[in-house]
Amino acid sequence: MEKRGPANARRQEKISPPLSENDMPHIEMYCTSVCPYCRSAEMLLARKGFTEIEKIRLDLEPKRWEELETRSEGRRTVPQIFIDGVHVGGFDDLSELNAEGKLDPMLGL
Ligand SMILES: N[C@@H](CCC(=O)N[C@@H](CS)C(=O)NCC(=O)O)C(=O)O
Repeated sequence: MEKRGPANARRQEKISPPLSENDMPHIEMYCTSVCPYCRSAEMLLARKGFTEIEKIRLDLEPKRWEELETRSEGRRTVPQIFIDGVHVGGFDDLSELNAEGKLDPMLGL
């Protein structure tokens, strides 16, 4: 028979439900079609389990360079990555955050 009461409740708390779509961070990446650094950033994020990335293709929507410059304080290279609206920077910045152990918390890992 299943035990009821606080001890059982505590055990149940330890079981984490799978992340729902709403718990997933919103990752945006300003990129262009031919961009090795964009590809590297995508691969790093994929290794962490994140393949749902909103890609803003600046080669297809050049008007959005202005938006990017405003959001990134003037950056002019791609990729530029945002996690839940927070500007992370380019691939180098993403890798550095990862090496410092600061990327996982931003991704909710
Ligand atoms: N350090 C940057 C380098 C990014 C970079 O050089 N990206 C290229 C495309 S793959 C670019 O934007 N080149 C245009 C330029 O340098 O003006 C990063 O890691 O993101």
